[in-house]
Amino acid sequence: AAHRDIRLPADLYRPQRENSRGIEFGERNALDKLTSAIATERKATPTAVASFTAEQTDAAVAAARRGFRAWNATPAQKRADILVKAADLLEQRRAHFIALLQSEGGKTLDDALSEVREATDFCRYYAALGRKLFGEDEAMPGPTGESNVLALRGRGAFVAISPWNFPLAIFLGQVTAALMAGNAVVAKPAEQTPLIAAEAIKLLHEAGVPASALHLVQGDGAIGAALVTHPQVTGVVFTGSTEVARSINRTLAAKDGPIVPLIAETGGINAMIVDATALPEQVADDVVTSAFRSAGQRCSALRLLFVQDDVADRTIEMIAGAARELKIGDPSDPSTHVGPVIDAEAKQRLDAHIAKMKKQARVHLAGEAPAGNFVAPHIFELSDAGQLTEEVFGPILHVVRYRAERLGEVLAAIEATGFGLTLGIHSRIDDTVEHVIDRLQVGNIYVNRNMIGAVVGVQPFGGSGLSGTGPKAGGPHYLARFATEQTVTINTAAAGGNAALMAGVE
Ligand code: UN1
Repeated sequence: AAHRDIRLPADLYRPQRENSRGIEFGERNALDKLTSAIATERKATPTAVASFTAEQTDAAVAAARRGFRAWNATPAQKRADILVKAADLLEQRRAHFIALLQSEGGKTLDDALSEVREATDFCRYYAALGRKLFGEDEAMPGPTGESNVLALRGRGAFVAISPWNFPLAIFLGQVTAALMAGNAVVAKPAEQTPLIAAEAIKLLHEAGVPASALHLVQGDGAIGAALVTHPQVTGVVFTGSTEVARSINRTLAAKDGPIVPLIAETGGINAMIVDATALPEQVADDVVTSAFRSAGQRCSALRLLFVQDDVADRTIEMIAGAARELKIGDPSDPSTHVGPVIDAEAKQRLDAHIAKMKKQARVHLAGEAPAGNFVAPHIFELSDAGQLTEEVFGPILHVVRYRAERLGEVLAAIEATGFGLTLGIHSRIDDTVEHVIDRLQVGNIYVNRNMIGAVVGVQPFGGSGLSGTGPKAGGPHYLARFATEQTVTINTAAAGGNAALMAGVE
């Protein structure tokens, strides 16, 4: 098929993360220097943040509503300049943010470094895209004697509710998109990661976002619910569980006042299909990365691996072997591969799932984790994919064997999950790959590689069905959803027509 190239010009945007594989071999030297800077920053970690009251939450929305007009009237090029400045500041302070991502988010060096890059990419990409979309109004072709112009503008006060698993990148991605579109923002980060959010907001203010246009509200789900209920809110962007997205939708639907759009990016029961033509070493490497990197705490992570039966024993053995080599422990140790899960509650949930699976499934890998909120990588073989009924947000992989002539059943099982976020396929048969791509409604499909770490502006990220509303974060259609559209039609021909008003448009 022909492909339309919608890349932004390289002088406007080029991702810092040219690939998704974390630290490059050649970067190791530079990282030694970075590691000592991170250690210094770790000692300076700021102290805890208090939760907001209902009054403070209300006041934040009201203030955003008041701040909206001036920010929306700020030229788009200026707004974009501020986001670029924010990206520069992020780069300058990456040791500080990496230290916070490790101490508060439990991130390994690899993950923390990738995340700072991703956050920087979001700032630069939305700035570049915003210059195009919001910088100039669009002249629409029309009959002579009238002029038609389409403009994108901010919606008002936008609420951004973000998850703990990407406390910097997703947090800043949502906020900068909403700001670039001309909205004032009330940001509600996950209660597990308040410090990173506070530091990120401080950075945006320093970069030049006026205090009146950007407000931080800290607290748990009840605070998030209060925000969404507020009558002055005109848009909501949310990343988190499908269940919470549904409840936001219900709240918005029941509310009087303006109709409020929800942009939601939720979970997945993400699958990978490995057939007999796949390269085993590559499969092992990609499966371990996809299922266990970030302790499996990515919505993109691999949960359900379908392996063709002819190669299943050998493939599973290689994956388990590679997973056994992973070092679990202190995320601030640069040699650690798998850090802790986010908190004791998460560990409890995962331990309960592991206990259940040990009764129902064949165990291929069940490692020991150190004391604390650690969960060792596990591999369970199911006799039926339907045994996995929910997204399990941790380093637990479920494997199912299939016979080549039954690929149709595999695709049906993937479809039956109702999710549609990421999918991996390892095969050297083009027809198989094409068939899978055509057949499944999945947001991000990865062929013969791992299935995490979507690069901003290159691999727009997000799914459909139970996985969210779209449009994709880091993609060309994202910003428009944060905006309202205004069409202005002016009679330029008749006496009394406003030809002068339209100078420069026709
Ligand atoms: C999430 O985990 O909530 O591609 C989404 C990736 C990331 C996933 C972010 N962009 O791995």
